[in-house]
Amino acid sequence: MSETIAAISTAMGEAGIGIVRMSGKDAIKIGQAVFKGKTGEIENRKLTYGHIYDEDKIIDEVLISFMKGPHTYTREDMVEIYCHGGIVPVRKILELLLKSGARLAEAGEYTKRAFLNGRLDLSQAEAVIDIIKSKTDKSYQVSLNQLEGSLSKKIKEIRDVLLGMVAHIEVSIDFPEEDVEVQTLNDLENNALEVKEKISALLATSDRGRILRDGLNTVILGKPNVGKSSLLNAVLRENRAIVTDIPGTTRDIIEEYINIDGIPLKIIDTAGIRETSDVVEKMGVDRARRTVEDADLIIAIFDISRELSQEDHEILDLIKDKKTIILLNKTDLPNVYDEAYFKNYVKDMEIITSSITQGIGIEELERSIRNMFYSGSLEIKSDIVINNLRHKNQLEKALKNIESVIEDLEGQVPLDCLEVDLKNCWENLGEISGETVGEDILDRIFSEFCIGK
Ligand SMILES: Nc1nc2c(ncn2[C@@H]2O[C@H](COP(=O)(O)OP(=O)(O)OP(=O)(O)O)[C@@H](O)[C@H]2O)c(=O)[nH]1
Ligand SMILES: [Mg+2]
Repeated sequence: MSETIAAISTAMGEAGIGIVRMSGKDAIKIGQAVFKGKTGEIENRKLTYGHIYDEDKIIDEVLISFMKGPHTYTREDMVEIYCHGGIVPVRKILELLLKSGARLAEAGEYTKRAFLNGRLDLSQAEAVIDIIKSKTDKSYQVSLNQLEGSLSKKIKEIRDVLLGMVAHIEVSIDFPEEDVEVQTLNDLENNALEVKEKISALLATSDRGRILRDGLNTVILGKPNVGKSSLLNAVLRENRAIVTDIPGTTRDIIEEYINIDGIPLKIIDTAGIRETSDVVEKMGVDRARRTVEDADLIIAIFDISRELSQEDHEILDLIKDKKTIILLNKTDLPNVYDEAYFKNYVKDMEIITSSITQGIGIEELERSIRNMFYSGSLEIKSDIVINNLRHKNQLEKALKNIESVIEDLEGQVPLDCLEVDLKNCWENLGEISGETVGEDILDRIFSEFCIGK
């Protein structure tokens, strides 16, 4: 933390503006050494026009801002240089800063410093990366709420109750002669139930949170040539995947994100399921089979113009216990069976007939996805949604702790025995906000960031 760090904060590529920034105790000194303004005067937190120089050589024409800590992102002194976008200017300026005494920032190091300097708690820091990575308006909204501290506040409320309980227990251990036992037990039990309820309520949002964050994992499955890639292209409304009449065209997994009426979908086109001796295709088919495990929804396509084959039966087997929508495709060709016949093979699955090439059935499919998952339940009702696996794990641990407290209270276990579980509960929740978190966890979290954030 004593070193001054520098990094390019905008994406690498051609752009109007690129931003290079520095943070640390020498940031302003280094900035002043490489910058020459028109007037020579530099004001705190004001944009100043001028040039970046490497000794006598102009590197770029820029705007620069010098910001004295602690009212900065990292709470340290910071300098931001707004130069021409494009790979070369930003890189040249970064190199100059490194030559002048800064070192290259690690991934997420600015945000890590903001956390370590107490400007953000850990869940807020994690929200920063989620905002950057969010793919839909809704996941963005959830992360923004988290950055504003909605989750931190909730966690703090629960931890305060736990702390009160520990204090309560310690008082009654210190003054055992006082006749408060019954009241104490009642209070503790009420508190424990309240904590349990609050943790459970947070956990209940986590599935929705994952879907908001990553999209509903939707796998298109079927034997070769049934029209899987055609469907992907149709819902994306672009020619993303190669479509040919040659079976085995798609050999790898293709992932895309779409939004159906606000439902974020990660839609996955797969290689057609079949036995094959082609090494590459075989790997693709294995991947296709594996995608089924993590799917939230499967769209299984069958070709209504061809008799069901052994491959179709394997697919029916794969989707047996999965949430699936069946598409009987190619209705424009002579049909060899109908919907009623197909019903014999699937129980309780929605069946849609389609002709993807003629655009028939796509809207019905989208409507049925919406009905399956929307029906009010996907709407964000609370502003807090657990969309982070780490938070979910911590909440689950905390829930176990409080459940065992409740059990002990009911079993009349001596009060001091509750303290361990209460403290664990408190610490497990504290790991969410980062109050009780180890260096290894921090490293893991911030390594997911991009450099420059
Ligand atoms: N007649 C007709 N042909 C279709 C329909 N849907 C797709 N096809 C055609 O079927 C052929 C295969 O389509 P793809 O989308 O490549 O099929 P796939 O399931 O992705 O095939 P693989 O990648 O080999 O597993 C192409 O020639 C498509 O034009 C349809 O509704 N009717
Ligand atoms: Mg394909």
